Amino acid sequence: MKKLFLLLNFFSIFYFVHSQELINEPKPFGPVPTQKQLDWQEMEFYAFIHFSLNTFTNKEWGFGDESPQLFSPTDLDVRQWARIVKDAGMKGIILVAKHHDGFCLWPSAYTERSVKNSPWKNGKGDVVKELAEACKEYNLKLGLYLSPWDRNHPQYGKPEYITYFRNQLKELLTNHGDVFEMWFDGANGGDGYYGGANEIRKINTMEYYNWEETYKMIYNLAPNTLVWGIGPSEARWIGNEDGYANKTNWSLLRQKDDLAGKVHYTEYMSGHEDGEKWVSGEADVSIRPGWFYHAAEDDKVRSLDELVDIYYKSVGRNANLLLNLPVDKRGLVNENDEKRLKELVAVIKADFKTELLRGTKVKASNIRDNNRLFSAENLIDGDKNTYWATDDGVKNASIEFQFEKPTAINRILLQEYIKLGQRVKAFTVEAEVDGEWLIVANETTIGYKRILRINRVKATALRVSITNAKANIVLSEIKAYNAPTFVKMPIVQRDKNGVVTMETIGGNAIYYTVDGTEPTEKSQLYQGTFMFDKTAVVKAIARNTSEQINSAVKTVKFGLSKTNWKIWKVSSGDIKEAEKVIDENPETNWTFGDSTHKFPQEVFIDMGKVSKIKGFSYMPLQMGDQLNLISNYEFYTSKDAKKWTKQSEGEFSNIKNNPIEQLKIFKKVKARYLRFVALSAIGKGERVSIGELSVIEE
Ligand code: FUL
Ligand code: CA
Repeated sequence: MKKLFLLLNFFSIFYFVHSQELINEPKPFGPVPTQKQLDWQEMEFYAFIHFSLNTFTNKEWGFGDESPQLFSPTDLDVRQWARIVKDAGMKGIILVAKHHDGFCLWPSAYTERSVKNSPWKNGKGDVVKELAEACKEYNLKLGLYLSPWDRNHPQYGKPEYITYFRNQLKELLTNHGDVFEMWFDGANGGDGYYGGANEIRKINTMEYYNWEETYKMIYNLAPNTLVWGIGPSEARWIGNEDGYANKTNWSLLRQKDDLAGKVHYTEYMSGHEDGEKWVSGEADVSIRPGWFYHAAEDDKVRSLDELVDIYYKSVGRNANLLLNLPVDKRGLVNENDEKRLKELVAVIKADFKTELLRGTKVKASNIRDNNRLFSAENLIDGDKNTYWATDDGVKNASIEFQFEKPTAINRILLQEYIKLGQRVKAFTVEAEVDGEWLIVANETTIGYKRILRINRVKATALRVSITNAKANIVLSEIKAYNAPTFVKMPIVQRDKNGVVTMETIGGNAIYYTVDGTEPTEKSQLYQGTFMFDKTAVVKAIARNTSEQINSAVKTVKFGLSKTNWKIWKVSSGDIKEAEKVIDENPETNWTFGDSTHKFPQEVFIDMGKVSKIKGFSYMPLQMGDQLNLISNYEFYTSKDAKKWTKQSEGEFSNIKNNPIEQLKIFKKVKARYLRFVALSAIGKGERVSIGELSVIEE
């Protein structure tokens, strides 16, 4: 009996090998993804949740000395998070289980610094466990973020902390079912509480954590977990916290070079064409400026325009999108964020509503072995497992789709069959319009998914030409859509003298209000710049008049006009140049300090009259390689320029990775003079820049 079985087995293997040969499938080329990486890539879009002590202390990075007693959500409801994420069509949630301040959202057996010492549920709660259950209920995957840096732990920097860190990993990976992704953030080392030591501790990440060992431990415990970030990871950061990949985006990385510290992080935006390992990009971004909830950002939720752009520049550029929803003090995803997310999802749905290539007549310039198993029809069968392939060595080929009648198109989606590797280096798309072929796109990589936004054309045929590839071509899908026209919001600006300018693209009209009401096409029509130096909320829309489609509403809050503001004194540098920090234009900046003019460096402003203020904002430089970011500051006010009161001091947390406008709120005060002190710069910098300084009025 056993013999017969073996014999059968032998035959089936023989048959299998033989049939493979007959079919002559293309061989894999270069690094290929594991099944785990493939499954992960297909998730495409999932949520991040930042919610911790920082939510209650209004910080982005806790120092590590905050009391766990401050964690006191009033209506914490993880099912609300899961519902919102599910409704948005996202596939999972990555929860920050422990951020840099060391507070744990689960009752870890290895520390007192956790929910068990908080008033929430009288210390009996466990956010990680609750979320794991909610994810199951809503059929979402659960991922976890455990910060390697711990600004609270007394032993951080010593070997004992590594044992602690690994013990916590064990707790997280064994008690909550499958964890689809483990997130190890790169921010590590610096000042902190460290059990009361209050000092600066620096570590060498690679040596200190022995990631090889740590990863082995993870895979033993949780083979289905994909590890992101630091170490020999299976997915990489996209190199910015704005949620976008470069157009050219390889799912490959020279990870050996990376681990040796030879790769600049900006390279993550494109990956490496010659990378030796499959390490796809994941684009992380928050729906608000900050990662944690701050009431001051309730009206700063990213615009629909921006989010749509982010989607196309991440998922549409071969990267997964990890969108952060900061949970507020109640313990809920804030309604403003939920509303915006819904708007985004509605646009995505509408854009990809009707696929247009299915049913077209399709013809390829080359088909592998002339075998219909590899035919061009596989590109439009809606099945990601069937593909069109060319003969070995054919790295240049085209496919043509013939429409029955002229068809309007403005989106093209392409997918490589990445199981066999990422190959395409360059391609073009042409459309036949009124009997003439027009080039509508000239692009580089494809990868798992590439989506092109092109100007709408009415095509009788479409031609995709792969013009360069690493090996023969293997594509699984090509799709086309005609997305509704998306009208972008107008740009609204006011200069220092109170002159308001609005801009939109060709042919669109702009309508606006200045009384806070929602603008419509019946509101005031913008007809050119005008003076408006009052405090006001200006709301404006752009309107495509021929299609009668409006943009989202652009809301701009004009605070105290800076017309009468003056720079009164600077600690170094040219005082005239310093006017650029109050010219209402964040793109112009003042840079100061150098090796002879050391920190602290300061700037004094005279607002011209006494006003009631409750905070200030520092807008760092946004563009360029040298942002000269300030890391620690002090802020003083005065009524007479003699007696100064310190209103705020501290750090601009996470400003290096996320150089957004920094808002600092303090108790209401009357002031005429402002004094902003830069105490230190990011890195070892001696120079700092200010794009703009503003005050937040009462
Ligand atoms: C960063 C962290 O330092 C931020 O606080 C945040 O968690 C973000 C996702 O990663 O580098
Ligand atoms: Ca297919």
